[in-house]
Amino acid sequence: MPLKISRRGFLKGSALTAGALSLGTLGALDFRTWAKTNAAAPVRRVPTICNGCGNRCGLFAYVKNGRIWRIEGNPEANGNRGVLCPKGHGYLHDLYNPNRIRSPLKRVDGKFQPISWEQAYQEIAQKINLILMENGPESVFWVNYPQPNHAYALRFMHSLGSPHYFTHGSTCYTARNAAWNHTVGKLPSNDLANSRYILVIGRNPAGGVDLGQVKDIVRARENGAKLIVVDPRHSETAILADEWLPIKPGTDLALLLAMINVMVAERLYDARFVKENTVGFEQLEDEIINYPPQWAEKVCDIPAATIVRITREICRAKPHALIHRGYHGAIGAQYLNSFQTARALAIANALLGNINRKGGIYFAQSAGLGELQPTHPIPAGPAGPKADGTGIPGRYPLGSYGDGISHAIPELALRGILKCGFVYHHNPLRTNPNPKRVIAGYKKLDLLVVIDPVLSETASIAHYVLPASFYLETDEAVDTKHSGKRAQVSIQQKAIEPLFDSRSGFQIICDLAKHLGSARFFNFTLDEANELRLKPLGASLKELRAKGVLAVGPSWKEGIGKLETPSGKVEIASATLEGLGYPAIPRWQEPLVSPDPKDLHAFRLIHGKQAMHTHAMTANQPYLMAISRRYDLIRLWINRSRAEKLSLKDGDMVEIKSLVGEGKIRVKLTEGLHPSCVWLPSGYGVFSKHLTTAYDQGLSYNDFLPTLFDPTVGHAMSSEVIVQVRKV
Ligand SMILES: Nc1nc2c(c(=O)[nH]1)N[C@H]1C(S)=C(S)[C@@H](COP(=O)(O)OP(=O)(O)OC[C@H]3O[C@@H](n4cnc5c(=O)[nH]c(N)nc54)[C@H](O)[C@@H]3O)O[C@H]1N2
Ligand SMILES: Nc1nc2c(c(=O)[nH]1)N[C@H]1C(S)=C(S)[C@@H](COP(=O)(O)OP(=O)(O)OC[C@H]3O[C@@H](n4cnc5c(=O)[nH]c(N)nc54)[C@H](O)[C@@H]3O)O[C@H]1N2
Ligand code: SF4
Ligand SMILES: [Mo]
Repeated sequence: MPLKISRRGFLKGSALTAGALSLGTLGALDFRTWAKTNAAAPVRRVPTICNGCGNRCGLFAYVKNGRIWRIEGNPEANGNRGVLCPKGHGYLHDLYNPNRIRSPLKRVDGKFQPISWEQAYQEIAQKINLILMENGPESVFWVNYPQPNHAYALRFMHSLGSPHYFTHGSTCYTARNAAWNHTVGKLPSNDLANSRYILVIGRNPAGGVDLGQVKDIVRARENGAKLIVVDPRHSETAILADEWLPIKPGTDLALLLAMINVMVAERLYDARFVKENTVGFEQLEDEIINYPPQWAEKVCDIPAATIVRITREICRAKPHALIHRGYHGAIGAQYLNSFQTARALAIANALLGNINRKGGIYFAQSAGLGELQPTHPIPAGPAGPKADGTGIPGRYPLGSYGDGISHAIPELALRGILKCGFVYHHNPLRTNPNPKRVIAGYKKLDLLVVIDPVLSETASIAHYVLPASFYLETDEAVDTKHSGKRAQVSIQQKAIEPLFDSRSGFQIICDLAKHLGSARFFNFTLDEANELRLKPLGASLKELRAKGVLAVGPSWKEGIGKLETPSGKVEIASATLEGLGYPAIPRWQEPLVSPDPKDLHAFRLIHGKQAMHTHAMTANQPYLMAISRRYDLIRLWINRSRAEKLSLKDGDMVEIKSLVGEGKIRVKLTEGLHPSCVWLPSGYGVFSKHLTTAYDQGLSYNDFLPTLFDPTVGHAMSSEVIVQVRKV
């Protein structure tokens, strides 16, 4: 299926609004009639987990006569504490979405035919056996959204002898994680609620929703904390802030280096903490003189006086002050310098003396889940490294071996190294950069099996599609997502019976393994596996099922102790990085590309989440799409002064072009965006014709991105693209 990047007219698109909102399309009329006739029926409450995004908030599903009646947030769950976001409320209705797959499908002559589970498993197993024979186990891969089943997916790959288990990390967070790992030994959390001064750089918890964080920020603000947001765009979190600092995208490293420069020059840092708990401060002192605020101002567009002032302010509030540990926006997988930026961010926090301190950056308590072995044998690990080069000196030495570099899969397929893949809860054709190349790579596979509740773009080109049951129909593995000041375990469990012939992810993994001769590694039921997971925590499955989440283990305590770094301390200078040929101390590094300031049409293309959509996954939800249309949110943001130079008015249609893609979209003129960039909401651009609500609405930043791998961790550098914007 060729990717159609030019889109239908948007004025025409918005005329569809009334139709899309009509009750008939949403099935709401049916629900009302049903609600009336069932008003007196008894209500059953089932605690479970929301699957509207990776936050996996705790919720209660209320069921009447076998139908979902309503949901509400579980007040005990750390991550959301009683509330749910619009995506959560909207996505639940996809349970009844007519686009759901109703049985296993096989693609024959370009068309899908329903088949039985047994036929699907047998045919898949037979094909894999041939591929294993001809190409060896390394030619088989599994890629998924990281979720509680991943341990079983990994076990499945290892049972076949393949190292090729991947997550979506290289398009999301790998630069951030690597930097924190190499500075403090692991990824920490933010103690926002107790902070007196919160600096958020390239993170937007009110839009890239994290409900617990938003609650904590609001609480901190009520207690007098100051909130500063650094973002090229006036984000949803900037709305809550005391100050918004519109930075030039890709230059946060300059800001952070200058802040560190001021901390050192004015002796504002926590000297005792630095002496007792860090290594390499002297080297930092020597090098940081290169980065005075006057220099940074020219690079990042934040006035030197402002940099000095916020540095003094945050240092006055230390140690109950923090720079948000970050996620995707500036430091996850965006720029050539994202790894160095994340390192500088971690070091600046350490200079505040806030590591594992109240109101600072802290290490969340983690629930150490029990293992399946020795009762259930573990397959021997695979012999070789991953073909993507993660963890290999000279390739991507700081790449996360556990995550792999999933957007390299199409390249490895085109080179004939990967031949057969399972894609689970993941949609690379839409969420990886450069879809033409991704399509070519995934189409090259001899066998592609997609496990999804709907025919996503990726499922649309699969040889076999296995219908995953919807989260409200499914029991799954015990999860630890909600750990905070106390560790928590949570559980997803079925509220209603599956509407169609679908199966849980856990069951599909076990079934596939059994059909491939790995039954001995899957000789347990879900309940047995869950009991074993809970065993060392002293928690009972029965109680967890009744409550949905349980707090386990001791409470968090302040104090740093020995860190999981080579020196056991905060590594301001890192000997490991130096040994690998990277700077021991973060150094200024230009972004990979920059728009030519003399070219009126050239902009950096950046992107971000909107609060009512998850990735490209919820755009097919009619209620959520109705919100997008009602508030005219499917538009490209452009700075008003730049737009006027291109004779653009609010709502005009533009054409965007990059080296790899082009498309048309309407613009939103705003003062709330740095003039060097345009900003595209990241939830649209669905091109699977099977997703009838989402199809052909808006564009995706991936359409314009070349296939890139940053040279340290191998992430996608998804904001390193210059586009030409022209009025049509
Ligand atoms: N609504 C919603 N919430 C979600 C998700 C979702 O899909 N939808 N997904 C979840 C997931 S998987 C993730 S990874 C998180 C992501 O959460 P975030 O990291 O907060 O998400 P983004 O919206 O990608 O980026 C945040 C901000 O970074 C800004 N930004 C872009 N470039 C730069 C830059 O160079 N410098 C600075 N300072 N800022 C920049 C963007 O304008 C944006 O406002 O959200 C989670 N929550
Ligand atoms: N266009 C675009 N690309 C992006 C982003 C974006 O916002 N927009 N964000 C980037 C980031 S931060 C991330 S983390 C990645 C995320 O990207 P992906 O890992 O691809 O995740 P999603 O797009 O959320 O969802 C993938 C698929 O999971 C399916 N699914 C939902 N529930 C279930 C279930 O219970 N079981 C199974 N088997 N399948 C299920 C959905 O139908 C969907 O097809 O994308 C990155 N790339
Ligand atoms: S943030 Fe929203 S969509 Fe994500 S898990 Fe929580 S309620 Fe569901
Ligand atoms: Mo993400």
